[in-house]
Amino acid sequence: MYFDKERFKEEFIQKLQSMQGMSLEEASVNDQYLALGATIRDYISRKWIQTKRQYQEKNDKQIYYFSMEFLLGKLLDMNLINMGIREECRAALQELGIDLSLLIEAEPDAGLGNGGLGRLAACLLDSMAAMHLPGHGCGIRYKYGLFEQKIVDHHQVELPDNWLKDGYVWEYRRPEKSVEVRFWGRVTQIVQPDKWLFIHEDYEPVLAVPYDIPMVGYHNNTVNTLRLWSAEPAQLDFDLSSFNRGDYIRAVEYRHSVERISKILYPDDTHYEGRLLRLKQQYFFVSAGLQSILSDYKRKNRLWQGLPDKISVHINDTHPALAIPELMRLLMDEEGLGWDEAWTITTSTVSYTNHTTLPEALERWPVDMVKSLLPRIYMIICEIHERLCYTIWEQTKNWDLLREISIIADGEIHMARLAVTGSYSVNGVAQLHTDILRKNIFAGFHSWQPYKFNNKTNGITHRRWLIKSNPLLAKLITDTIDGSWIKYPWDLIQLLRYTDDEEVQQRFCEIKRRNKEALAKFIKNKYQIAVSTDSIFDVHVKRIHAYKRQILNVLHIMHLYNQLKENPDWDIVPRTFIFGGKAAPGYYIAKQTIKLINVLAEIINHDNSIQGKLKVVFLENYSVSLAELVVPAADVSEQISTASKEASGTGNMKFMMNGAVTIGTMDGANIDIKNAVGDSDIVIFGLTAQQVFDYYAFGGYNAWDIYHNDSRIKRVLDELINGFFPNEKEEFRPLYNDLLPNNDEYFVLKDFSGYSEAQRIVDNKFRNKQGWCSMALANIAHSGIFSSDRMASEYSVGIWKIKPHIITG
Ligand code: 26V
Repeated sequence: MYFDKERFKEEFIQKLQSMQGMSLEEASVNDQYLALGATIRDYISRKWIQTKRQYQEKNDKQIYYFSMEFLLGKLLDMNLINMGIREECRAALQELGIDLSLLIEAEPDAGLGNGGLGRLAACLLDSMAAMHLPGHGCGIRYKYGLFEQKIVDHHQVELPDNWLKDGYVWEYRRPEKSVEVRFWGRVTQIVQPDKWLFIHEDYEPVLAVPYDIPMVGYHNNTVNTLRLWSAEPAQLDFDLSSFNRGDYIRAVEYRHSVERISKILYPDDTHYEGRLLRLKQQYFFVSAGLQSILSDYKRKNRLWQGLPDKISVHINDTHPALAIPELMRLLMDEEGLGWDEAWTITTSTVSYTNHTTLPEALERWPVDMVKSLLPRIYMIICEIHERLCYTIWEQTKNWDLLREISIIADGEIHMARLAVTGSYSVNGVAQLHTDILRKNIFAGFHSWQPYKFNNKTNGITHRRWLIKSNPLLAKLITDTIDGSWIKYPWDLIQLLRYTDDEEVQQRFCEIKRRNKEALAKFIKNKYQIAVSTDSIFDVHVKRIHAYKRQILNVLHIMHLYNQLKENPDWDIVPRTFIFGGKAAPGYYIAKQTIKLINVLAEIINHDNSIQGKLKVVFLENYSVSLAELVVPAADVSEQISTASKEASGTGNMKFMMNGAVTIGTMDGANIDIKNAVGDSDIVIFGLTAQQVFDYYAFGGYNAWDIYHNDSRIKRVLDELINGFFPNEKEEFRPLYNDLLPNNDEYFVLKDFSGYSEAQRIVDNKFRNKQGWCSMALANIAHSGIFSSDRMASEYSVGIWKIKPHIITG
């Protein structure tokens, strides 16, 4: 973009005046950030208007990615990079005595997601805009994002994330595009000679107001849209002329019940609970999103049959699966189509990605809840269910299959089954995960409609996770293989020629050291813990969950500590174990794990007898922004979930792209990463998914056997409850109980030996500086295929059938 420095400075000062009512001298960093955001927003909006106009004129197919979560992080720096004006802006601001990096810092993270699923949605939007793809997001504008985590007395404490308190510069409220969403009430059926009418009465109306956020493409003219819906009362709260006490109370209650819908992001991503409010959230944004898409379509097109050629609705997990019955409702009840026509259109429009096979995360809604909250939707789901059962029975006469695919069973609606039935494509997010979908959780559907199932391995945007967060490494890569990798990330493979190049290695080591220094400084300032940049930075950051097995890492650290206590001269490479991640507020075991890490950290970090060979740090409030500091500084990436449990993982990709070596199990995308880098540039250990399944089939294994036969394991387990943690004598018994009396559901003890051996290999490999660098560089070289650009184009070609649309300037 052409950048006029003088004009920019004027515009910036003007914004400070008009928006904040401030002169440059008076303005705080936050005021300056808001003014800069508003200035850049104006530049972006020119391209945005152009993009929308050209999409409109060409009437090309558009895709809408429906997701309950978009974990965007900060946008200012990314927008400057994408617009190609960051350095120009930095220089201009410098002339005004302003440090751009402080303004970048001042932006609140948009933390509208729990973890991988929400961040994936954000990476995808970035890639679609970069690749000229007409793809947009649709979600909820939560007033409070994922809670802020504080560690108090070693415990996790949750604080509300009031991210909108100073206003959000990137959003545009569009009240004129509001739509009404209806809850509760009764549906009556009127039979007419040629059709049935369904009348919804006595419903509670909710106004859905859209807020649009521009999604800026990298060095192109594309600006797509993320539309987030906010819930507001649909009518005047009460009639001033005639209200009485009862009306007044009801009116205020109504307002509160409506505003609750978009107030808060559910902070648990693994334990599904049949909460009414969550069901309301789901229907709210799905209905609003579809209504606005259809009204747009109607303005440009005449025939509903053409909808699948113009629109793709993609559902990110089952959370937006009500899109299927809602699209049916809109086509039939609002537009007058018959069932068969509407079904053909719906099942050619909706596609679905599954992100988990954990049974406790699979959504099932109680029939009674759906029936009363969404009476018409319930009728449609029943009809879908009955027709599905009828068809399967007619075709197969197979009761077992019928039971397996039944959408309604035992008083519950199985959302994954609804999603598969109503979608033309179902995909998993890594090779192994897709295999598991085919062979296990959707085996019945797969035997019946195998063509629906496909794999789309996840990806991450290399623009945020390399160019933005690790500029030094990005420069080294460009200096070495030239800059084509930025547009074509698979070109990173050219780095393979330089993995043993001494100069490249040296520069890489120096960059890694500087990134480690930045993190070490942060740790020192925040926690007063001194960590050495000569130590291995061994990083385990992600949501805290039993299946992700932070506890395996902790037990191993305890084991190393025990050995060092016995032999302080033991020659190991010093290590800094870095943890970060949030536990769902109601997830007791995960919270105990956080406490254990913090208590252990305190003991180890204060024990001078081990000569600083081990350090343990728990970084509080892990977020997108913190990840951008941590990932570039990592030497080792911990990806140690129980095989078969992690659908993909995307942290693993961010780390490899930044030259960390993975220690991991044969799970999720670790397998795809291993296939890419080869066996010698990754450290793999532990049970395979098949072995895990085999154990489960025979009731698990006997954890006590391992306890009795492996003295290392016995010792660390005993330490959980024998006063080793003097102030927490009984505190960690629940963790102990899960591992022993409850027989170790996640195979922590079973994999301990393999893990310990793998860590020994890491230690050994790290001693050979050149060998290590060469591994790190090979990881970077092979990371290109894990760019979300590859992912976006695979979805476009394989599922959505959309083509790039170049926006002209
Ligand atoms: C589930 C639930 C259950 C009920 C309450 C709220 C809630 C919110 C989110 C979820 C989604 C769980 C699925 C999920 O996050 N899967 C992750 O998706 C990543 C992107 O594909 C993948 O890399 C991770 O392996 C996978 O765990």
